[in-house]
Amino acid sequence: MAFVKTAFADSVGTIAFDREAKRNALSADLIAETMAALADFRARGARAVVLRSSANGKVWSAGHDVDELPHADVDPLPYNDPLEQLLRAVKAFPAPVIAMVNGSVWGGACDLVLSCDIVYCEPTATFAVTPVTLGLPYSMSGLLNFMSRLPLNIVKEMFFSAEPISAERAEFVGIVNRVVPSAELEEAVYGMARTVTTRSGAAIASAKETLRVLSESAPIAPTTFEYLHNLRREVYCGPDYREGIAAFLEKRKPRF
Ligand code: LCV
Repeated sequence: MAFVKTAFADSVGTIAFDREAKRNALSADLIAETMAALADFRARGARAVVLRSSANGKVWSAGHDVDELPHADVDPLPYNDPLEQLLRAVKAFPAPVIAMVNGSVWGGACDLVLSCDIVYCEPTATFAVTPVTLGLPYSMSGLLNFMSRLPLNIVKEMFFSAEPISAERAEFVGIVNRVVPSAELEEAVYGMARTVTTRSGAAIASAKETLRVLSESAPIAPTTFEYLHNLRREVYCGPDYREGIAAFLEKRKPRF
């Protein structure tokens, strides 16, 4: 594997992002390797999976690989987008996926953390969701994912400001289960993983899938879906998205 490191011991799988040069930006290649590791762990009957960064660096993940986003006039987060596929794979994995976060988390990587079942981080971790810095209309499933985890005013603060949330505040609002001193983070995460492996995997899998279905059940009429999709289409076909992507690629601040 070129972009992730994996390990499997005592029924616990580990996937560690290993693309430091691009701050673990979630490219299609990195995601393909992550998905392959999840499939392998599923085949081996993993009872828990830990998702982490291989380097204890400043950045856990910089989010979607912006170089792989369309420049204009195309939905940037379609159903089959690699990152969208990864979020669904994590939520559908039949055992707990535990996020071990050190450093800053950005954009779609924040959605990935919130798609995990349990989240631990160290005290300097931060969490930011950043589509409004790109003029990007976030996906409905992504917004619902945040809504099912956080109070609406916190979701709005995160999405409207794109400002990072500190580890201390992330624990207070519920983004993370526990903030743990760096030196104890690994033991806390793998201790939880070990505990989970002593419980009924079948009962956990059914509870996880039930919670997934119920938390995603937002019945809307087809015309309502079309209305919401049109709201997004007007944005990704509009000037802000074109300017946001261009500014990122030109390494300058966007002018909205
Ligand atoms: C590609 C990157 C990236 C990157 N993609 O290092 O949530 S949504 O809707 O917005 C969704 C679509 C999404 O997730 O979009 C991506 C949102 N992510 C961000 O806005 C974070 C963008 N990155 C940064 O702010 C900085 O890179 C951080 C703060 C993560 C790290 O800063 P640092 O100074 O340590 P550099 O910025 O120098 O980045 C190192 C290399 O990684 C590339 C960046 O272009 C640079 O590449 P080169 O060395 O080739 O110039 N890089 C960083 N993030 N998301 N490439």
